[in-house]
Amino acid sequence: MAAVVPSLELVDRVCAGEINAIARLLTRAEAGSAECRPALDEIYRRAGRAHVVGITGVPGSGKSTLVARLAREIRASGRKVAIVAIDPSSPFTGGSILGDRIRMNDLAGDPGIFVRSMATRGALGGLARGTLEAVDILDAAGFDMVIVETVGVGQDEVDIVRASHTTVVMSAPGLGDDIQAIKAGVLEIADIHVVSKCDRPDANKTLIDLKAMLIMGLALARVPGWKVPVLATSSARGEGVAELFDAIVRHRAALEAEGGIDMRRRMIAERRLLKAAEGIIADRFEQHRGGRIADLLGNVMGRQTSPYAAAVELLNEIGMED
Ligand SMILES: Nc1nc2c(ncn2[C@@H]2O[C@H](COP(=O)(O)OP(=O)(O)O)[C@@H](O)[C@H]2O)c(=O)[nH]1
Ligand SMILES: [Mg+2]
Repeated sequence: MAAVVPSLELVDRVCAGEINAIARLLTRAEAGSAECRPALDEIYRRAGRAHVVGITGVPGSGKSTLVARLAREIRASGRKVAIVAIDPSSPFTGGSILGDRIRMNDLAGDPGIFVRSMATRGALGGLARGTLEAVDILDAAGFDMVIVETVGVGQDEVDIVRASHTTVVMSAPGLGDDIQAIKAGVLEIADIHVVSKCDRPDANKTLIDLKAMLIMGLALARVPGWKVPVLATSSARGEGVAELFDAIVRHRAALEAEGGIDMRRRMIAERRLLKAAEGIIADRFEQHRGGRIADLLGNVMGRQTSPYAAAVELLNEIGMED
């Protein structure tokens, strides 16, 4: 068997856009291996050029199908595009979408498109490990746009979507009476709203309901100079896809024009810092489960120490390790 290439040695090859190296580093990032940490640190320093688009909506709302369409539109503009899909209900790999009419496989063979499905922890999704690092890898690899598809069902998914420059929230007809984004609490994080499956007769009601919600003030202007659009798309008919791409480009331009891009970058940096810290704490918590944590647990159970005080103690002890 060939010797395993150290992750650090993959970095230059990733940055040169070598597909094989990209795939390998993605796998290691997803596995959360400590060995690839320095490589990911270096990747992060070299990334930062890509425009990251998060697209969220409940399972079955038509995200994957639309993303496949959108990817082609992006390619047609001459940009390179990568897709990270974290939707357990309809993985890109292997499956066919919309019967056989749109297959992600159609996109295969074009080095300007890269698709990656990420495994999730729970049945409902759950944060795929290494998602944000995956975005860094694809960014550093020279993809102009990175699209992250995720089911908007939990805080983890919302966090992923919030780590993007442009957030697209998808609502679909035929999945119950309500606008699903409201339940998921993601209505207000949208930069662009999409109502999918507009070839269906009941799509109009979804459009009207969503617009009514937005008029009620649920959509706060997050970006100066940007009015959150509500777009109707049909992947089945190929309608609204060009408009969606155009809206993403215009949103980027609005971010640049009003200085919003720095605010967005700051917000993303803040979230990632917090998420990374949470991850480190969670990992160390596991490491010390049998030792220090067992002692502290005893004290908390016996009510000698409050959970808060015990946590402060714990952080003081394990927080400085490396
Ligand atoms: N009628 C119609 N069905 C669609 C459209 N887009 C997707 N679908 C169907 O909706 C289902 C879920 O699509 P998918 O893209 O996997 O949704 P995801 O779970 O949000 O990624 C599939 O059966 C698709 O064929 C559309 O534009 N019109
Ligand atoms: Mg999907």
